[in-house]
Amino acid sequence: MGAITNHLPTAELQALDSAHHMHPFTAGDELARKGPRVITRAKGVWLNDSEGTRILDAMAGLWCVNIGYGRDELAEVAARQMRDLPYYNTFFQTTHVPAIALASKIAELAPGDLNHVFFAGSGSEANDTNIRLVRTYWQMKGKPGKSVIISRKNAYHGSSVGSGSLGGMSGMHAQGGMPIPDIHHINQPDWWSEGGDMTPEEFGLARAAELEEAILELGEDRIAAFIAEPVQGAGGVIVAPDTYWPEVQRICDKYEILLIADEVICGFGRTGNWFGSQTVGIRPHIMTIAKGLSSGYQPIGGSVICDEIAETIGGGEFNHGYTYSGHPVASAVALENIRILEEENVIGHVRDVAAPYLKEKWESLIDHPMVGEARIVGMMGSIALTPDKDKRAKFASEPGTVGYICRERCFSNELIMRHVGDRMIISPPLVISRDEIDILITRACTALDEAYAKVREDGLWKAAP
Ligand code: PXG
Repeated sequence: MGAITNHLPTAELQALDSAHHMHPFTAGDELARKGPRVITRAKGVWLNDSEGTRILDAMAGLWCVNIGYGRDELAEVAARQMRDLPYYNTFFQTTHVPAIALASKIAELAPGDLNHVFFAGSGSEANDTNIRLVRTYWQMKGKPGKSVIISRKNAYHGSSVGSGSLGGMSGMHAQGGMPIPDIHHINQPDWWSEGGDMTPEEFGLARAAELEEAILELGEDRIAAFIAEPVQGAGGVIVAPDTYWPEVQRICDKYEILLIADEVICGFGRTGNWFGSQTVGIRPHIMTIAKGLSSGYQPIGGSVICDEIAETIGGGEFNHGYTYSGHPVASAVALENIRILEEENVIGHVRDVAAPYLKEKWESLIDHPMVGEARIVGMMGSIALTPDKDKRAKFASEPGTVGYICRERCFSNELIMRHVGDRMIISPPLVISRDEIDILITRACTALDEAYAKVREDGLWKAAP
């Protein structure tokens, strides 16, 4: 076979892809029929495909390319590190400078006494670590009965057997023998879809109360931890009402439940602070990190752990670890990414420029006939599509039908905006400029108009009873 490069015709690349490459969360038949878009290079917020089209990536890849694409500094650091020390492990009483430096830097940035990092290769791996970590912690504290982890429906915590069990995605639980034992799911704080006649404030308290009810029902002496994303990402950018998090924190404190904040999406500036926990005002014992840690330039994740847990676990041996825990190249690249975030004041840009401007524009989408709710926190936003705003109605069609039409219209207008069911979501690189935000919004409006026309034309403009 000849070399497979960007220079091959798109159709040939697509045929090879279809023959040999299985894609995550994708119906293979449908993809083979349509042919995937082949992405060839990227710079800033812009992707290029094999047809030469320039696409605005309003998802930052998969919520991860926080500093934008194409930063040479990261490539230089990776090359240098590969020459110096491409690999060594951190098992069996060895370490190396990139892992030391990155762990120290994360400890400096993380709030409170979250001073210890256990590295992983991804968010899924890090959450698997967390499952074993909190259960082992309680064992070492002489309370082995505390093994249940409470999570939320429609949460996303990863795709491995452990992290997928923590997640609350029913489609995932239906395949491959999940969830594992001792994971309990409560309802999510999605007021727009599930709040009924309650005010958002009442609903926030009601959904937080479910945590207390679960603790009491299962028994305080059985609960190890509660895990949650400060803002649910893959579930559709679900922003909890203001009353929710203070009540969750009170409940965790009262019953001595460890709080795990899954910061895989929210961390490293996405919500306008270094961590989403700071934005929603919680004090986690553990934070899961990945994605924005390296802006996706290298696969790396980790658990950031408070003094008490680290000291307890450190008192014995934690029989856990990954070949690539603290990988030197990934660590060096993550460190360089953090240097850029700090020295270029990227979070300041989010807070003072990009987020306020995007918020103003994003919230104006509420004027569109199909948009029922427009929410945004920092640089993650969602709009709920509805055939009846006043009733917050769902469409009569299969959930996701209208969202998919809208996503297709975004795609054909050279905008990557995702759908989750009938919600549209964005999470652009944090470095996006005001002009680029204008382009994002213009393309989103065109896509919404075209999707609205098609929905009406196809007879889908109907509310579910
Ligand atoms: N926690 C959260 C909050 C995530 O969003 C993970 C853990 C798992 O990370 P890894 O690195 O193992 O993928 C994630 C990942 C989507 C989408 O479609 C979201 C994620 C991954 C893939 C797709 O929105 N989030």
